[in-house]
Amino acid sequence: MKKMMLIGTRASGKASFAQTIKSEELAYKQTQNLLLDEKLIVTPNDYFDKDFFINYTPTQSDGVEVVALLQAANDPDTMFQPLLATMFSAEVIGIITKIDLLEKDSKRAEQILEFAGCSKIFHTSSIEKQGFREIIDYLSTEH
Ligand SMILES: Nc1nc2c(ncn2[C@@H]2O[C@H](COP(=O)(O)OP(=O)(O)OP(=O)(O)O)[C@@H](O)[C@H]2O)c(=O)[nH]1
Ligand SMILES: [Mg+2]
Repeated sequence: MKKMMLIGTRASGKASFAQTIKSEELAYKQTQNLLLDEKLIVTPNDYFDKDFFINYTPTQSDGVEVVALLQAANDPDTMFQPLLATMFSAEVIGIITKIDLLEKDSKRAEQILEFAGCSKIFHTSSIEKQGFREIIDYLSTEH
């Protein structure tokens, strides 16, 4: 299981995502070990002053292999600037949260995460427990 760090603005769904992916992992893998307990870092919002992305190099200090940018499907704003992914030596993926809140497609969030340079984009809902199996599979696969 790859070690993943979650980054997302206030109320983007970080805590809900972390809680849900751990319980989905438990159900899916049918194991007693919550591997993601040790492998998931939820970044506190306090880190996000203007220098965060310049000063913090998580992949070197913490062994983070995947940086996940969380963007809520219904949030028209973003904290992620274009090409942000180039600042990390880890793989950078995009996770759209709260897809249950959208009746139409989540084009805006997809565009934000594409511009940020995410190599892959996942669609999730913690309320409806959608999209987690794909992420667990992704984190479990060496590539
Ligand atoms: N509809 C819907 N609401 C969600 C989903 N995930 C989280 N929420 C709601 O969004 C709000 C924020 O969720 P959190 O998981 O606390 O988000 P967070 O990023 O940890 O928030 P902060 O720590 O305050 O930055 C809560 O009211 C959640 O119930 C989701 O998949 N669907
Ligand atoms: Mg939180």
